[in-house]
Amino acid sequence: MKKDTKVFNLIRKEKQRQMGGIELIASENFVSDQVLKAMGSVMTNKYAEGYPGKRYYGGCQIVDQTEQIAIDRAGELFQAKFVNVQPHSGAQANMAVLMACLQPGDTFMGLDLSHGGHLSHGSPVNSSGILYKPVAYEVNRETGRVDYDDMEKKVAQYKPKLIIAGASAYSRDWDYARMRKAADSVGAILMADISHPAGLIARGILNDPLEYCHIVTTTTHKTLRGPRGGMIMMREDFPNPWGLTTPKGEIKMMSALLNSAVFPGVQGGPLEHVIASKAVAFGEALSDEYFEYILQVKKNAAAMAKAFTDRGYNIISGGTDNHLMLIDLRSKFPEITGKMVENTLVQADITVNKNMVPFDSRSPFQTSGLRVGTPAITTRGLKEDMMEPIVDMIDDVISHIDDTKKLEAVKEKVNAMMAEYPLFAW
Ligand code: DSN
Repeated sequence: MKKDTKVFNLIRKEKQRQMGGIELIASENFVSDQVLKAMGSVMTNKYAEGYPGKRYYGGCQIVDQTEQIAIDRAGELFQAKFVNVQPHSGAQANMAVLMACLQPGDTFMGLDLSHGGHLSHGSPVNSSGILYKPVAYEVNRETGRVDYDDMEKKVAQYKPKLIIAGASAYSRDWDYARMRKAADSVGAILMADISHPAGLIARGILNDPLEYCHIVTTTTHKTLRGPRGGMIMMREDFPNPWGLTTPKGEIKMMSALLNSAVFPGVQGGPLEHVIASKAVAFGEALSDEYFEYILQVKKNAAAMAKAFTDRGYNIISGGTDNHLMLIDLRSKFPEITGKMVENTLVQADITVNKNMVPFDSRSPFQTSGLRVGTPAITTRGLKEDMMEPIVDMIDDVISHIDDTKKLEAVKEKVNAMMAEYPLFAW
């Protein structure tokens, strides 16, 4: 077969882009060689609808083993007795949980998207908002932290069947115990989507959602530093609270409902190459090196938040407990939008994403905020002492947003700095 130079040239260019720049998108990371290799392996050739030991295809004896290793390692990492590693993404993991727990038209609650929530937690353009009735809780305008009083009032008022804890742009830890109390008061299922802080949770740096939440979903590619994908977990299985029974009249356990919701509910054949890669990544996440890494992610985020604050930027909630922060640009540059900053920084090889801030006066296409995170640069090997120079460069670009000479100079500095940090540094 003739080599597809068109596509492979682009892959080479993307690698150069990743190597030369400062990656601050909070949901991105750089995988190890072995995680990458497992993903690009012959496992992609195999169809394996079903679950280990119960497949609809022959020849699954090897992928059964890799999938079981992924399940066992995830179980060890999060002390979960039930794990489903098949969701193709976090959004699909969430979709499957909603399908297992709700009927179309049922009410559930999630954090408002513009307050840090996620599309799949009830946005009107996502299946979660189209098929079900979402009610959003918010963050407090003064503190920037989840307004648990507001959440409790809404739980009592709307009596949701399911409540989602978790966010994609929220820098604080969660009070899962308080949320469980609220859920219990109306007999709701409590689910946590830990896609962002999963790695910090796995290694005990943040509160443990599995202690209080019935069901936990996550992506595997953010702080966990695995391949792109999703996962569903429970610390303990339990009978479904709605009394659904099997044809034999036995009560259905939640694990069975969740497995059926993933396959055949929302997915067909699992991506066994990605599952093998997840197994490798979970093995890495159990290591001492990963513990050092994830501690450093948090230290770097704290140092970065301080550097932004010292330069007059307003961090929503005043700081960070995890790997990311949300910056309200209006405190320093009322006229500059998140979109302008994202587009300008990318020309200096610094990648961030524009983000709504709570109670934003601008649209999601413009935004007043920026979300930045430290998982990727920490994998490159950067430590706290490099956070100030990075923030200085960002501040320099924003302060001279129309100055192309300044941009060029910063880009040179960025490329020189990152040449010192190999892509697979860890
Ligand atoms: N998970 C989102 C992010 O945080 O970037 C995208 O869906």
